[in-house]
Amino acid sequence: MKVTALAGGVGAGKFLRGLARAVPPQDITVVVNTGDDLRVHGLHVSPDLDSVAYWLAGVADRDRGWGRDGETFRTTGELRERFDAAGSWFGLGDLDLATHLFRTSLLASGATLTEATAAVGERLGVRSPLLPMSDDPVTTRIDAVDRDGRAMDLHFQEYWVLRGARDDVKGIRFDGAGSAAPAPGVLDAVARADAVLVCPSNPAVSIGPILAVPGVREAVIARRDRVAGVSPIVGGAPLRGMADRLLPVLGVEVSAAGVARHYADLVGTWVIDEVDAAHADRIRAAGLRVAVTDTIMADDVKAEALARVALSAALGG
Ligand code: FO1
Repeated sequence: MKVTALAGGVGAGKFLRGLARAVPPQDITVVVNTGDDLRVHGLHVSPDLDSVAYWLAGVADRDRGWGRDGETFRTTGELRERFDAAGSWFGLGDLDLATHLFRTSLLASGATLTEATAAVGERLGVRSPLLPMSDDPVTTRIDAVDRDGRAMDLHFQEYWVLRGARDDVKGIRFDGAGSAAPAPGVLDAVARADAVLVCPSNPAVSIGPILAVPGVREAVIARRDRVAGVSPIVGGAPLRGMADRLLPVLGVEVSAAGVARHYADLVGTWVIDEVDAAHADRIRAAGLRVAVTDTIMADDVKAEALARVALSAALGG
């Protein structure tokens, strides 16, 4: 059984830990968003690739959602306090820095992001192949307006972390997407999977960039009857993050049904939480099958149960 998952950061990490209990990890290929990537202190940081790797390796900080369990932030603290270093607003932990130093040195010696990601995953003991959506630079940028009406063109991390998502979002762009190629193996992983799963990630800035890489959306559409997605919106709100701030910018209603319509051309079955059961008919009317279950992943056992429901839905069970 081959499964391919499209993943962003935190929600995807939890879900994938459950999936890896339902399916042999080596049979799961994860295509991960790289639109969040940024350069900090001269290091290439890939937040979603690292979140997925840490969650699958069992070394993620479950409460924070990103970064390493048992993490300290002494280096970033020194960079901020003593050196007032640019970029020290982005909280790179001491263990996390090892990942960025290792990846950046591999890239500097000519490795692709795919190769560097494989090396990081292997050293963390992750048995599921992790694929960046592209080896080419694709950067999620936010067109925002501050409270004085000043227009800003922000990197996603500047919008979300530096400025705490306080600005009014006018547009979301994926710079470089038009000329990016899917990373090696991405299209094949979608085409050959028995099931394709869209993780409960932010549709705007986690799944959106993946689908914006030329060829990927079409590859998923071609597998629609084997594609299931888990709604990242429960009871009208995201469990984490800022999807509720970004979906309206895309004209998407912040609800399980709204996101279902947004994905209607590429997802065959939409998995929604029990609190949204009343939306099922609207989602069916949009042409998707619906599975209703408990989608709150409080622990790995709950995540496994959710993954099994999504898998069964994708396989037409
Ligand atoms: N999110 C924050 O809210 N504050 C941070 O300081 C922060 C640092 C950080 C460092 C490495 C990393 O892999 C992720 C980090 N995140 C941080 C999360 C990051 O913004 C993710 O891109 C989002 O969570 C979306 O996936």
